[in-house]
Amino acid sequence: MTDDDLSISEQKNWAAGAPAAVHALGHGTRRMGVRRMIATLRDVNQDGGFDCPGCAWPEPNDRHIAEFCENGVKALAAEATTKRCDRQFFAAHSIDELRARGEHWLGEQGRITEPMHLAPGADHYQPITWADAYELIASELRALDSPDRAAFYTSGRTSNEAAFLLQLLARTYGTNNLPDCSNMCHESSGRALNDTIGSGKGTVQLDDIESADLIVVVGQNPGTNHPRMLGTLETAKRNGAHITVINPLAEAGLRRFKNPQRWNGLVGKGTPLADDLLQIRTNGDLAFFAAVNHLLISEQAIDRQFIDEYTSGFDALAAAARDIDWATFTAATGFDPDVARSFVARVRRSDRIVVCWAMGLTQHANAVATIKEVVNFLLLRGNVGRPGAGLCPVRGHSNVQGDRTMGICEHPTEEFLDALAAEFHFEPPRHHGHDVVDTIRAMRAGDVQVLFAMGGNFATATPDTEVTLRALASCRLTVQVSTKLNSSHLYTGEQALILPTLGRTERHVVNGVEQVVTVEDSMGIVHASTGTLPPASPSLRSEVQIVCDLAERAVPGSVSAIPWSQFAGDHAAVRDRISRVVPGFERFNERVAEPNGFVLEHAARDHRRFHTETGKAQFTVNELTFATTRADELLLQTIRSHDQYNTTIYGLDDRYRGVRGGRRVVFVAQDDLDARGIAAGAMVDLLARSDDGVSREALGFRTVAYDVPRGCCAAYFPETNVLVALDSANDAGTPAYKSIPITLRPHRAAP
Ligand SMILES: Nc1nc2c(c(=O)[nH]1)N[C@H]1C(S)=C(S)[C@@H](COP(=O)(O)OP(=O)(O)OC[C@H]3O[C@@H](n4cnc5c(=O)[nH]c(N)nc54)[C@H](O)[C@@H]3O)O[C@H]1N2
Ligand SMILES: Nc1nc2c(c(=O)[nH]1)N[C@H]1C(S)=C(S)[C@@H](COP(=O)(O)OP(=O)(O)OC[C@H]3O[C@@H](n4cnc5c(=O)[nH]c(N)nc54)[C@H](O)[C@@H]3O)O[C@H]1N2
Ligand SMILES: [Mo]
Repeated sequence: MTDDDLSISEQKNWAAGAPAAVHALGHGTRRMGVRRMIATLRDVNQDGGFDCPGCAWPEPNDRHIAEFCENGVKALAAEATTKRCDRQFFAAHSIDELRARGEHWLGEQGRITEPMHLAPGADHYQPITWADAYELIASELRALDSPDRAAFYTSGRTSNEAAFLLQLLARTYGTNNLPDCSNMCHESSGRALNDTIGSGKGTVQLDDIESADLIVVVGQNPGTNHPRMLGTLETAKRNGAHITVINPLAEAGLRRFKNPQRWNGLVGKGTPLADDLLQIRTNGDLAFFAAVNHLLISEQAIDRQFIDEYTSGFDALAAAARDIDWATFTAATGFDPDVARSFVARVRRSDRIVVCWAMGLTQHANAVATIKEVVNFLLLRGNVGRPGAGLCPVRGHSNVQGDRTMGICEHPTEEFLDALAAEFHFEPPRHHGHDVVDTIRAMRAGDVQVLFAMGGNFATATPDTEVTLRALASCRLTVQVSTKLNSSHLYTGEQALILPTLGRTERHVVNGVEQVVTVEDSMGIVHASTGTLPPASPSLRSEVQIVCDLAERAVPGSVSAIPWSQFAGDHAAVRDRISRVVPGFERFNERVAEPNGFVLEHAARDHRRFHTETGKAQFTVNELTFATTRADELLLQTIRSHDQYNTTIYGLDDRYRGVRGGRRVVFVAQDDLDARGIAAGAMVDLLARSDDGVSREALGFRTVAYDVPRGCCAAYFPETNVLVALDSANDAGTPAYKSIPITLRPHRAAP
C-alpha cells in the first residue's frame, strides 16, 4: 500500500525541453532497444507510417521529421516493447497472485502472445486455440435468452474499420449495447454540442487555433496529455494570441513550454504560454461562464447580426440573465467579480476566440450545462463557424472520435440504422442500448451476462470499482481483446478469454496484401495508419479479423448478406461499405490515399448550418449549479500523472508536479491541511461522502501540500475509482470523476 520511495519536490513551472527528450529516449530504449526505437519513431505520424496511439491531437500538414512527443514515445514503447507475456507466464502466476500486483506491474509484463482461457473455477489461464475461443463466445452468445444480455465495449484506440465491423456484429446479433470509453470521456461534450450546434464534434482546425487572438484552455492539462498541442499554442502565441487558462491547478505545461523539437527549446528559456491563469475552484466553470455571458449581454458586447441570422433562443437567455448573484459566483469559483470583469474586457478586445477543453469540464454532474454555457459564450460574439474561432473539445484516445463516427454508440440515430439496414439487408434493433454505467448496472442486476471488450480496461477505468468488480464477477463470460495484461483479465466473469491483437505499430499482411487502417483525429481529419514493425507474436490477429471470425460463428445467419471472411483480408472492401453508410465518407478509399487524408465536412464549421431542431444554433438557459462541500469535506478531482496512459501506468513519477516514486498521493492546500491538523507527508485515508449508504474508501495516501484552491484536492486514477459512485453519472452518463466530496482521515490499516 505504501510507496516507500516516494519523494516530493517543488512543482515545475515549465514543461518539455531537454528533460522530455531525455526521458523519452531513456524510456524508449529500455523497452524497445535502440534500433527498434529508431525504426518506430521514424514512422510515427508520418505519411505511410502509423498514427501515434498516444492522443487524438492532429498532425500539422507540414510535418516535422520527429512528429511525436515524450508521452507519445511512452505509448509507443508500451506497445512495441520486446517483453512477452506468454503461456509460461500464465502457468507461473495464479489469478490471485496477479491481482496482488496492480496495474503498473501487470502492464510491464509485455505483449500477450496467444489466446488464453480462464475456465470456470480455475486459478490459472490456459492456452486455447483461436477456433475454440470463437466457438466458446459464439455458444455463450447463442445461449442468451435475448441479444440484450450481451454488451460490446470499445476503447478508443480501435481503428475505423474494426469499429464499423464491431457495431455491425453487435447489431446483426441484435443489440445496441455498445458502451464505449467515450461514455466516461467526452460524452458530455457530444451531448451539449449536438443539442446546440447540431454536431457532436468541435468546430476548429489547427490553423484556427494558430490564428486566434484569444485562446481559452479550460479543464485540460496538455503538457501531459496532449503535448503536441503545446507546439500549436506556441505558434499561436508567436502570432499574437493571448492565452487564458482556467484550471484549479497551475499545470506546468501551460505556463512555459520549451519545444524539444527546436534547438532553442532544448537549451533556452522557452515560450511563456498562459498570459492569465485563473485558478478556479473545481466545478466553478458553469458559474464563471454564466457570469461572463451575463456581462457580455448587459454590456451589449454581442454580435447582433450573427445572433439574428444564425441562432435561436437569445431572448430567453437575455431574459434569464438580468442579474448576477455575485455571492454565488464567488462561492462557486473562488473569484472576486473583477476576475470575470477583466476577462470580459479581454474578450471585448478579441475578434477571434477559441475555447479548448477536456476532462476538467466533462466529468462533472453539471458538465452538459457547463459546456452549453461555453457554447453560449462563443455564440454571443459569433465565434462559431468562422476562421480563427470556435469550439475545441480535445479528445482523448487516438480514435475515440472515429469510433463514434463509425456507429459505436448505444443510441444510434434512425438515419444511421436505416443506412446500415439498406446496405446489409437486415433489420437492426431500434431500441437504445446500455452505455458504460448502465452496462454495469445491468450486469449487477443479472441482465447482461456476456461482455465482449474491444480493448480498454473495463474493470478499473469505470467508476465504483468494488461494485463494478462484483458486477463483472456475475457475468457468465467476459472477453478482452487486448495487447497487454491489465486488471480486466483478472476480475472476470465465470469464464474469461484474452484474445491478443496486433497494435497500431505492427505490420498486418493478409494474402500478401499490406492492410491499412484509418483513424479520425480530434479535428475530424481522417487518415491512414500502416504498421511497420513485425507482429509481437505470429499468433496475433488483427481486431478486424477477430470481429469477422467471430461474426461468422456467432451470427451465422448474417453470412449470406455480409462477406465477413472477405472483409477480414480486405480493409478496402470495408471502407467501400463505410462510404455507403456513413455520411461524409463518399469515395473513402480514394480520398484516404491522399498524403494527409481528408477533412470531414462539418456543417456548422464550414457553412454555419446547424442541424438542430430549430435549424439554428441554439442558445440555452442553464440552471446555475456547482458542487458544494460541507466544512469538513474537500472536493476531490481524479487526474492523470505524467507517467500513465489512463489505466496503463508507465512509471511512478509525475515530474511536473514534483512527485517521484509513488502514486498514492493526495494534493491538498497547505491551509486545508493545517485546518485539519494533518501534516504534509502524513498518511491518510480518503472517505467519500455517502449519499446512498454505501461506504467508499481509498486507504493509504500521502498528503502533498500543493497549490490548489482551498476546499479542493486531487489524486490519481484509477487508484481512486473506488470512491466514484455509479450514480454520480450525469445526464450524459458520464461519472463525476472530478467532483467527489471526500473527507481525510488519519490512515488506519485495513481490518
Ligand atoms: N500521456 C497521456 N496522454 C493522454 C492520456 C493519458 O492518460 N496519458 N489520456 C488520454 C485521454 S483518454 C484523455 S480523455 C485525455 C485527458 O486529458 P485531460 O483532460 O487533460 O486529463 P486529466 O488528467 O483528467 O486533466 C484534467 C485537467 O482539468 C483540470 N480540472 C479538473 N477539474 C476541473 C474543473 O472543475 N474546472 C477546470 N477548469 N479544470 C478542472 C485538472 O486540474 C487537469 O488539469 O488525455 C489523453 N491523452
Ligand atoms: N477516475 C477517473 N476515471 C477515469 C477517467 C478519469 O479522468 N478519472 N478518465 C476516463 C476516460 S477519459 C477514459 S477514455 C477511460 C479509459 O478507459 P479504457 O479505454 O477502457 O482504458 P485504457 O486504460 O485506455 O485501456 C488500456 C488497455 O487497452 C489495451 N490496448 C492498448 N492498445 C490496444 C490496441 O491497439 N487494441 C486493443 N484491442 N487493446 C489495446 C491494453 O490491454 C491496455 O491495458 O477511463 C476513464 N476513467
Ligand atoms: Mo478519454
